[in-house]
Amino acid sequence: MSTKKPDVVVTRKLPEAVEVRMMELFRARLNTDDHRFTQAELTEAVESAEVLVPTVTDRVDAAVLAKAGPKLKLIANFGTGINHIDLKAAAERGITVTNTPGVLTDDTADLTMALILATPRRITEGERLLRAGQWTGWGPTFLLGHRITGQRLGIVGMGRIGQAVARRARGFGLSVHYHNRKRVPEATEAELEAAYWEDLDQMLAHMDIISVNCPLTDATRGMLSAARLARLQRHAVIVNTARGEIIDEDALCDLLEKRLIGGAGLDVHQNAPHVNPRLLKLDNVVLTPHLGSATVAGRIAMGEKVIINIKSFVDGNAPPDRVISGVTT
Ligand code: 8YV
Repeated sequence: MSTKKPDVVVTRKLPEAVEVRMMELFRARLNTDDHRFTQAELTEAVESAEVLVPTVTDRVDAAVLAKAGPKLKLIANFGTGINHIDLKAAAERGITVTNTPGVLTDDTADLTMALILATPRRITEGERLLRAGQWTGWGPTFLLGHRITGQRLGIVGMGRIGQAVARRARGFGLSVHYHNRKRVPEATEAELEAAYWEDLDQMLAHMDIISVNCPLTDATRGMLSAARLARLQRHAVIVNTARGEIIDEDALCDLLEKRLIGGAGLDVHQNAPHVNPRLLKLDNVVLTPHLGSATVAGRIAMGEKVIINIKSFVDGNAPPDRVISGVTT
C-alpha cells in the first residue's frame, strides 16, 4: 500500500470520535445518513477502496469480492463476528481481514446475563402488562417466574464471551457447565468451576439454562437443530447473544408454542432485522435487537481497534487482529 493516506470506505455511521480520528488519519468516506449498503454500493466500494470497514449488516460475499479492485488490500471489520465476510474469497484475492475481539466481551456477557435473568423472571412480560394498563396490583400468585440461584447453566462456546458469562453466572449462584470444540485449560476450568461436556446432546438434556456464545461458522450453523433442541428439559430456557443462524429458529418456535421448553431470550435473529413473527406472538420469549455490544464505550473501543488495525497495516506491520493475512504491503 502506498505511503499516502489510504482510501477507506466505512459502510455505517460510527461514533463521532472514531469518525473524526479516521478523517485525520485516512482519506475516509463516511456513511453520514447511516443507511444500510446495498450489494451494489458494497461492490462500488470495493472497486475503488484500499480498505473497507464493514459491519455485520453488510454481506461481503464472493460476488462482491469478485469485483474488488486491485487496490483493495484490507477488510477491517467493525465487530468480532466475521461470518458476513467470505473469508475464502478474500484469501484468494490476497486481502487481509481483521476484526475487533476482546473489547466487546464484557458488554456482550452483561447482556447475556440480562437475558438469563429477564427470561425466567418474566421481566419484559411484566413490563408489557404494566404499560398496557393491565396491572391490578400485587398478588401472591401473580406473574411467578423461576428462581435463578442453584440452576445449571450450560454455555455453548467457551471463548472470551462464554468465559465472561461463566464468571458472572457464578455470582448469581448458577453452576456452570460448558461445551466447546476444545476443552479449555484445566486452570481456566478450575477458576470458573466449570464442568466440561464433550457431548453437546448430553449437556443439553441436563441444563436449566442454555447460553449460546460460539461464533457462527460452517460447523455451528444450525448446530442447535430440531433434534438437539428436543433434548431440552420442559422448563429449560435458551439464551442466544451470538448469531441467530446457530439455532433452528422454526424448531425453537415449535417448542416454545407447545410449551415444551420454558422460554427463550434472543438478542440475535436468523433473518435480522426481520424478526420471526411466530416469536413476536409468544409471551415466554424476551426479544432484543442485537444489543450485545451496544454501549458507548464498547463501540468507541471497537472503532479504535479498527483504526489500529488499519494503521498498522498501512505502516507495513502485521495488524494485531488478523483473521486472515493476505499479501503484505
Ligand atoms: C457487533 C457482534 O456490534 O461483534 C460482533 O460480532 O455481534 C456485534 O456485537 C457487530 O458485529 C458489528 O459489526
